[in-house]
Amino acid sequence: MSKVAKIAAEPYAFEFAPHQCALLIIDMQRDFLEPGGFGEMLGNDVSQLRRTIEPNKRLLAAWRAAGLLAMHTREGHRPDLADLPPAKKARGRSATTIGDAGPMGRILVRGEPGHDIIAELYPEPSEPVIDKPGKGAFHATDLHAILQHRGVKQLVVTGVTTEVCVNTTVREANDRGYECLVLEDCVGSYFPEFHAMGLKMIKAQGGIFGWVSNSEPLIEALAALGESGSSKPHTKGA
Ligand code: TIU
Repeated sequence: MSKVAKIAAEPYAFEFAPHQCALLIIDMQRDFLEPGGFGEMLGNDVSQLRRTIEPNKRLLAAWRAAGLLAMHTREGHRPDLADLPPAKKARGRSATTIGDAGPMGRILVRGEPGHDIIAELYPEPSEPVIDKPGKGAFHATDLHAILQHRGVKQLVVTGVTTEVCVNTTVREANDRGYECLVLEDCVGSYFPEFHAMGLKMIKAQGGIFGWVSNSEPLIEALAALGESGSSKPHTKGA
C-alpha cells in the first residue's frame, strides 16, 4: 500500500496516496493560452491563464521526478466534426466558431497547431493524452478505463479553465468515486471572480466535490518521497 502524506488543504488535509494518484492537467492548449489564439480572439485576457504555466511546470517536474502517473487532456473535435454537437457549434453566435479557420489552424480541431498543448507543459511519450469533445474529461473518453487499469483512486487536477473544464471534470470524477485535489495556483480562468467561486464550490459543504490547496505543499511532499526512497515508478517503462 502506498504511503500517505497529509497535504494542507481546505476544507481539511488531503491524504495523498502517491501511487494511487494521477496528475490530470486539463486543456493547457495553445488556443486557450497563447496570445493570438482563439481565446484571445474572443476578447479574453490570456494572462489570467498564463499565470498557471510556471506553477504547473514546477509541479509536473516534481511529479515526473517522483515517477508518478501524469496525464493531459485536450478539448477538441475530429477533423470531420462528427463528434461536435450542433448546439456546441452554434453556441455564442460568433462569426468564427469551432471547426472554422482560426489564428492557429482550425479552431479546436485535433491535429491543428492551436489544439495542441503548450510547449512548456508538453506531454512525454509515456504520459497518456485524453482527447475530449466535451468540457468534462470523462464524457466520451477512455479516461475512467485508463485510471481503473492503473489503480488510480485520487486525482490532482490542474489546468484551465477553473469554472468550466476543471470544475466539470472534478464533478464527473467525484461521482465516479475519485478524490480530487485542485491546486489554486495551477488552475485559472479568464474571469477572476469565476475562478474564486469555482474553487469555493469545490471545497464548500465539507468538500462536496473535493479539496483545494496549492502546489507548494504537494511539491514538498513529492520531494520528501524522493528523500525517503519510497518512490518507485509505476508508469515509466510499465
Ligand atoms: N477547457 C475549457 O475550460 N474550455 C472552455 O471552453 N473554457 C472556457 O472557459 N470557455
